[in-house]
Amino acid sequence: MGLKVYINGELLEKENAKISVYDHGLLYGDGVFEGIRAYRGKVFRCEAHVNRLYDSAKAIGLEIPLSRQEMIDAIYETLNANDLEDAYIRVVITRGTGTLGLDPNKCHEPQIIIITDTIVLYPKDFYQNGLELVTVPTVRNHPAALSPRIKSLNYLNNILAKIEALQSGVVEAIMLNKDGYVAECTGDNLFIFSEGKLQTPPPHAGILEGITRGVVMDLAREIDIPVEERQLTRFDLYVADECFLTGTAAEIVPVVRIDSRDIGDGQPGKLTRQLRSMFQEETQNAG
Ligand code: PXG
Repeated sequence: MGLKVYINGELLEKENAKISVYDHGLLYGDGVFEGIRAYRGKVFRCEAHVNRLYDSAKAIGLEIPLSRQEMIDAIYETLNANDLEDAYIRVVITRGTGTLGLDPNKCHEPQIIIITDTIVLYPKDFYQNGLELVTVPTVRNHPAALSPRIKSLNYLNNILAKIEALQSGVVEAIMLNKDGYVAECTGDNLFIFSEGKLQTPPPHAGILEGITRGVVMDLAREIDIPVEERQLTRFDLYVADECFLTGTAAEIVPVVRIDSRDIGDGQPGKLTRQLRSMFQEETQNAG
């Protein structure tokens, strides 16, 4: 039996899980999504992800035809149908099938898609030795044009930055905002540890308010590390003692080099390692 995909209440074989080429999710990137993890059969921070999904949908004027509880039930139903314990979950809501014009009012039925699959973990080397990053020319979307707080199906802004990073020979990019301050990476939030404080850009710097970011901020406070949301410049990154990324897929990844400069001593930091082990414990124990 193959993998089953949820579409609008039905569980279909992966090969038969199809969406119309007239769907505005495809034609215009008109829709929203979430990337979620399950650990030991429990969906990690399920409510937070579902709430963010509904906020994203609301921000683009898309009404999801399920209650939040029905959405949570559908996620578990899909997970259980595939007998997955540790999984990657992708929830996609598209505007639905419409005409070849932009008008979203001509799309009548939002499509609800839930894919649960095995997770492909990042190489161990990322975690053991840390990542090298570069800042890239593509600026993060202007919040007044398309707010980065909306997890929309239009990820071209991030993809362009990713291409620039890959062309520079590294796997992730640091994106700056319209004012030149640090925003985030293409699919992860960024933290530094500097002057005894954990620091990360605020939501109004034009970032996606990551769920992992929130968990990490809570964990740091638990061990009495002050946490500050503040505007960061590239200089702040260069002179930081430690740097790391957070995201659902990546969890916590140390960053050891930025724009050809070593961060701290060029090795994964001590606090980074401590937070990573606390985070792993959290994923094994909490929902
Ligand atoms: N910034 C952006 C732009 C993101 O897309 C994050 C930060 C981190 O947020 P969370 O809530 O995950 O801590 C994201 C999340 C993937 C993938 O397959 C990407 C994300 C999440 C899950 C999977 O690349 N991005």
